[in-house]
Amino acid sequence: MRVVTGVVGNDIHVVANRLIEISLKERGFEVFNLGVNTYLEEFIDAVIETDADVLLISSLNGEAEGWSRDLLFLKSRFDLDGVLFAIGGNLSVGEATSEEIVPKYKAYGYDLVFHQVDLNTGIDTIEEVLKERA
Ligand code: B12
Repeated sequence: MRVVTGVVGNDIHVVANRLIEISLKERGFEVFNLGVNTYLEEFIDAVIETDADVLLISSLNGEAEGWSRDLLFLKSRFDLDGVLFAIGGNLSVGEATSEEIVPKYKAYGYDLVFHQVDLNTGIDTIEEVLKERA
C-alpha cells in the first residue's frame, strides 16, 4: 500500500511527520513524504502521480482548516475514488474538542480525522479501515 504524507500549509513542525514516516515504513507501507510546508494541491498531485491508497496529512500549528477548504473541489476534479483521506495533529488554533472538530473536517472531505490522537493509534485505525475496504 502506498501513502502520501506531509504537513499542510505554512507549518514547519516536522517531528511528528518524521515519526509517522518511520511508523508507516515499519508497518510495510510505501511512503512518499512531502515534508513540511506542503500545499493541498501538491498533496493531490502526489496522490495521482504515485497512485496512492492513502493521503495522510498532519497539521500541528492548527491552521489546517483554512488549507482544507478546497479539498472537496479537488476531489471532484480528479478521480480519487478509493483513496483514503486522513488528517491528524492539532486541528484547531487554541482549544477545541474532537466533538467540535471531527464533523467540520469530515465536511471538508476527510474520511478519518484525528484531533490530538497519538500517531500509532491513528495508523492502527487507518489499517483497520483499509482491511475493511479490501
Ligand atoms: C517543537 C515546537 C515548535 C518548533 C518546531 C521545530 C520543528 N521544525 O519541528 C518551533 C519552535 C519552530 C515552533 C514554531 C511554532 N509553533 Co510550535 N511547538 C512545538 C512543540 C513544543 C512540540 C511539537 C513537537 O514536535 N512535538 C513532538 C511530536 C512527536 O508530537 P506532536 O507534534 O504533538 O504530534 C503528535 C500528535 O499530534 C500526532 N499526530 C501528528 N500528526 C498526525 C497525523 C495523523 C493522521 C495522526 C493520526 C496523528 C498525528 O502524532 C504525534 C505523536 O503522538 C509544541 C507544543 C507541544 N508540547 O506539543 C508547539 C506547538 C505545536 N506550536 C505551536 C505554535 C502556535 C507555533 C508557532 C505558530 C509559534 C509562533 N507564534 O511563531 C510556530 C509555527 C510556525 C509555523 N509556520 O508552523 C502551538 C500550536 C497551537 C495550536 N494548534 O493551537 C503548540 C501546540 C504550542 C502551544 N501550546 O501553543 N514550534
